[in-house]
Amino acid sequence: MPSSKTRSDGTFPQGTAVGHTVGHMRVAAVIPALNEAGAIADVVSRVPRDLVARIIVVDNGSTDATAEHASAAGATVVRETRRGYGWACRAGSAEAADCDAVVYLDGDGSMAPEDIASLIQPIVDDVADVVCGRRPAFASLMPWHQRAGNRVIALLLRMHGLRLAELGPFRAIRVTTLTALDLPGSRFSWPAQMLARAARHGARVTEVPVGYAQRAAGTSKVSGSVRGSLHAAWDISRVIVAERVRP
Ligand SMILES: Nc1nc2c(ncn2[C@@H]2O[C@H](COP(=O)(O)OP(=O)(O)OP(=O)(O)O)[C@@H](O)[C@H]2O)c(=O)[nH]1
Ligand SMILES: [Mg+2]
Repeated sequence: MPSSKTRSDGTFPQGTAVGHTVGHMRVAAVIPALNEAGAIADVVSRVPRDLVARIIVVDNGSTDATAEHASAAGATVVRETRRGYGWACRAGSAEAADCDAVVYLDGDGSMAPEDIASLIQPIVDDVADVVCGRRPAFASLMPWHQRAGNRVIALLLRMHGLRLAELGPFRAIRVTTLTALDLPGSRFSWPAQMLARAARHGARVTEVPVGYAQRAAGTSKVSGSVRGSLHAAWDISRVIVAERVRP
């Protein structure tokens, strides 16, 4: 029987697939962070340590004390010189190669690290390989352009047979699946490319509800402005289409 109990050493008793024995799951939390000194310590310290063996904050050349605060709160800090959310995710994922599953969450305090439990559960139970956090019925907290962009991207992902409510930034993936996808670095398109390739590889993709709040501190780098949203949505849409026509 699948179990949701965790162990004190940060491993998760893995769900039993038919004909397989029960193993142990090490989970890493990867947090891309660019100038998030006002929020990062709280995010890191709220990550449930009984579920998560490694907390990896990827700093992309912050000019504030993000790295110092993350490290003081107990995270491993990785530095990536190529600027962009996707490059940061890629660097954090490489650092998490010794784990069995990776959860990505933002460093701005807009996500509840406590939700990692429900995000990882379908992987532990071996009913999914990729799990997307679905924010509450389209978070009225998001500006209209962010909501619109997200909706368009969700519709485009149908090209890959995926029916998701949105492309949220809170996600979990099995490391064997992630390795098979061989994702390149990018500015914004990492999550969409992950989903498109996962669908193509026949990975099991599911959604679970997660909470959402306004960023706790600092300034938006992506969808806080119409320009940022448009840029991200364009980049992401191009990649979704390119993945569809790729031989
Ligand atoms: N390492 C790294 N992290 C980034 C980069 N751009 C954004 N981030 C981080 O990625 C996460 C998402 O960026 P946000 O600025 O919160 O974007 P958003 O969620 O669309 O905007 P908000 O509404 O302000 O929350 C945050 O943790 C950022 O610090 C980057 O170039 N490098
Ligand atoms: Mg944010």
